[in-house]
Amino acid sequence: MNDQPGRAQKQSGLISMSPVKVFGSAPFTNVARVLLCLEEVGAEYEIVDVDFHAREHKSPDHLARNPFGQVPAFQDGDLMLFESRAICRYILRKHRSTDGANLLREGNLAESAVVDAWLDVEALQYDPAMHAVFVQHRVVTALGGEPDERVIAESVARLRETLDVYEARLTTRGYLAGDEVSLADLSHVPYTRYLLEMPYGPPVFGEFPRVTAWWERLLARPAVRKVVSMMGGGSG
Ligand code: GS8
Repeated sequence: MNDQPGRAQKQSGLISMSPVKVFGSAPFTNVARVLLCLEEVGAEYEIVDVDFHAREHKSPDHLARNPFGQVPAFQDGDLMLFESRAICRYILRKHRSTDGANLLREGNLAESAVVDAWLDVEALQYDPAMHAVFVQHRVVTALGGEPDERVIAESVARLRETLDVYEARLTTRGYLAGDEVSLADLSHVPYTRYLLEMPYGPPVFGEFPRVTAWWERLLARPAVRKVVSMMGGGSG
């Protein structure tokens, strides 16, 4: 996390939509998800750091952007939004990915419902299991505590059950919501990037060859590679 409050960094893309603002920094997984969508569509954006050490995320100014005092918050003109997946859908409804991928399957009622379903799986099954592992492995140790190995083992077991479903799903299609990449796949990128750096990640992924190949296909996308590198050391 950058410790310079309010310092804006300008990133250039292809589309000029009077640069939108993303409050929060790239190492936060939920911020990285939004940056990934902005990179996919080639939007121009500014990252405005929120200084957690100074509790800037709980300040009145930030609470006006995100009433839960969290990052990300997102501003496009008069529109202020929070919740990373809602922000992603907004960005992808406004612009198509630069390679033409229809990441929400807009225009197809059934296919877009399938994207929504797998996006919910990511948010409600993958993310909580990953979050618990991340907190124990990175946050508890950073605060000088001992990680709770029982919590880690339970979460890794839940993760394995989820990946088992993904492995079966990927038998007949290249991506979770069909043959083409969608937001449901991209939404997995931030935590998967951290998982694979933790000792638990590579052995678990190694059990699932189709999931591993899916991750490699995602990493082939320039936007994914860019955000994976912007995430740096990691804040969860
Ligand atoms: C979660 C935001 C969140 O947890 C979303 O945007 O998708 N469902 C929301 N943000 C974290 C940092 S990212 O890991 C955060 O701001 N935590 C500080 C806090 O809760 O006080």
